[in-house]
Amino acid sequence: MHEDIAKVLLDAHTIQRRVRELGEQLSRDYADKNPVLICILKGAAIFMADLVRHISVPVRMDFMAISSYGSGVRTSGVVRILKDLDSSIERQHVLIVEDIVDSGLTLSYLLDNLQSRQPASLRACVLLDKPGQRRVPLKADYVGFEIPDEFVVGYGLDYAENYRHLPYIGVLKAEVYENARK
Ligand code: PRP
Ligand code: 7HP
Repeated sequence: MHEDIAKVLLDAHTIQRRVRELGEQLSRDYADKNPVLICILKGAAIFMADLVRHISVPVRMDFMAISSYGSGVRTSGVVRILKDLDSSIERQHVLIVEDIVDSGLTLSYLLDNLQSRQPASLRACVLLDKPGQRRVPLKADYVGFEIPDEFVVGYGLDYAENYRHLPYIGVLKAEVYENARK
């Protein structure tokens, strides 16, 4: 285990098993819909890569980059689009693929923004749901795991751009971000 991790919350095997289940469910729900999956960079990149390989119906992929956390552990509350979609989603079945819903501000912004582009349908699939910190009421259509109110990293999730490569999801030691503030 990495020395900055206090404990492993979800090990690699548990994550892979759940991602497979989500892929199987999406394959049933989106049969004949040819959906476009929108990966929200950077956090969801690893989840998206694993998820699509468990989907057995045709899908397309597009990418959006959003930022609200800067390099900290608290949302700035201001959501910015850093990279927009390459293609129009008008009349398309759209599935947002996100790593985590925490305050809910990012997903709420995305749902409003993408809904205004008039997709045929719009849903969200998130790996992690941390309901304890919600600032806007929100429930994703597909959720991998509900997690407690702790700052987690790994499997795409970062703190100050580090730890995304870890194959598991772990709780970051508080001293790591407390030291960074000194
Ligand atoms: C993280 C995460 C979600 C968002 C969730 O993104 O990937 O997009 O925060 O938090 P919220 O529910 O409180 O809005 P971040 O801005 O850190 O960008 P990243 O994906 O590039 O790490
Ligand atoms: C964003 C985010 N990034 C990494 N770990 C968490 O626990 C997070 N919550 N919101």
